[in-house]
Amino acid sequence: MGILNVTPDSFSDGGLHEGTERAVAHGFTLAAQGADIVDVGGESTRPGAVPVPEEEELSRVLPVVRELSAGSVRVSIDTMHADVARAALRAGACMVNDVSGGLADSQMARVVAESGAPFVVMHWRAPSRSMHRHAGYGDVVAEVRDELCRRLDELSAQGVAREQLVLDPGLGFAKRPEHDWALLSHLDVFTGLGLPVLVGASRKSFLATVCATPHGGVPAGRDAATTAVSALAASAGAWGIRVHDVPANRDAVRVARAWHSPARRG
Ligand code: PMM
Repeated sequence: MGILNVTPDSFSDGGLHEGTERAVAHGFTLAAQGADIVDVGGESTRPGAVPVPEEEELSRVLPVVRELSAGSVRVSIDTMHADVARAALRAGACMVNDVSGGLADSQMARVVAESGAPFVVMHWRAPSRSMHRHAGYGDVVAEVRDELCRRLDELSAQGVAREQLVLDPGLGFAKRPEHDWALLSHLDVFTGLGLPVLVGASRKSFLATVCATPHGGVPAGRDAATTAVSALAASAGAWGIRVHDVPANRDAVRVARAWHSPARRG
């Protein structure tokens, strides 16, 4: 899954793809580089980010979703807002990626249930501006698993089919670096729930803890570490990885695949 943030303030690619034309061109590039899905977002979720009015989010993402979908790119819409998800699905998006897993907008479950589209349910505790205050865990793996399972039950009760669901441990969202590493090293707990698992580690600040300094101090300096996480996540059975740098991470996933199934080598 290639990341396409049409925002001025995302932590890594903020401001890079502003404006429909530039964003669409980058979306086609991500697809040509091998992204199976392009994830279009119009509201930054970086720590401390300020919410964007819905009309602004819509005006950023809708033309991009429309043009990429018309060009046969599989688009997911990265939003916490039900109205944005609905409009994006009508404009051709085929998947909804909600970092709040439906918690931020009570109408999201209904929109997703009615559409039948795949729905990424990420582990989330609070809006970005306050999430650091919620990064307290006894056993982070068990708590994230249990909170995600509760979310799945609630979504099922609201009519979302199990076949629509994709799980995401939500790296960096109300997590400190030690939490992110614990979740990655216990990915089997999440794949064991029997649903596809998406991992979003790309360029996130927890990777700086393993990067040679000063390298890891900036997001793009974490690309090599991201690639290593992608290979290990794929090897551990992740269904998808959400990344900025598609070519290197596509190769990392292919390495994991070849490692596990000799028929795919060469
Ligand atoms: N991370 C970000 C945004 N959306 N969606 C999912 N499913 N998982 C993530 O980890 C995730 C996400 C923040 O990163 P960005 O600013 O690079 O988009």
